[in-house]
Amino acid sequence: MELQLIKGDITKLYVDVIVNAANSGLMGGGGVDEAIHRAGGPEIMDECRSIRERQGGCPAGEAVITTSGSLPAKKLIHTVGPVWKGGNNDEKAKLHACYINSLKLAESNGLQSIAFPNISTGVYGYPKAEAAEVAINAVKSFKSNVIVKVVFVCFDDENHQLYSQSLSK
Ligand code: AR6
Repeated sequence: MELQLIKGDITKLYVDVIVNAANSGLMGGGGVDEAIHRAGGPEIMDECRSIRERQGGCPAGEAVITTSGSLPAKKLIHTVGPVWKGGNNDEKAKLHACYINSLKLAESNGLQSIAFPNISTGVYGYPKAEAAEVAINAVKSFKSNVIVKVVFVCFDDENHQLYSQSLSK
C-alpha cells in the first residue's frame, strides 16, 4: 500500500473514494463536509437522508458509503470523528476506528485508492499532532490486498507539516 501526502482540496481528487469528516446526523455542516456537498451536488444529501431514515445516522468511529455525485472521485465515504473533550472520552479509539472502518468499507466495495482529510482536527478540536499519529498508525496497521494507495490530504500548513514529519520517520 502506497502512502501519499498532499496539501490541497480533497474535492478535486481523482481517486476511487474520498472520505468526508461528517457529523453523526449526516446533515452536512462546515469545513470539508460543506466543501464536499457543495462540489458534489444534492444527490449526496439525498442518499445521506435515506441512510438516516434507515439506520438513524452514523455514530462516531463508524462509516457509511454513498454516491459521490458530481465529484471526480467514484464514491464517497462519510465517517464521523470524535469531538475532542480532553482525551479521556475514548477519542483516540474512535478516531482510529474512523480510519479502519473507512478502509474496510473501501475494501469491501473494491475501491483501490482512498483519500482522507484530517478527521476531527477542525470544528471537532482534536489536537493536530495527536490526530496525525493516530491517522498514520491506523493506516499503516491496515493490511489490504485491495487498496493500493492511501492519500492524506492536508488543507492547512500545520497539518501538512505534522504529516510530513511523521511520514518521513
Ligand atoms: N479539503 C481537505 N481538507 C479540508 C477541506 C477541503 N476542502 N476543507 C477543510 N478541510 P472539519 P471535523 C480540513 O472541521 O473537525 C463539519 O461541520 C480542515 O482544515 O471539516 O471532523 C461536519 O459537518 C481540517 O483539518 O471536520 C461536522 O459537524 C479537517 O478538514 C464537523 O464539522 C477537518 O475539519 C466535523 O468536524
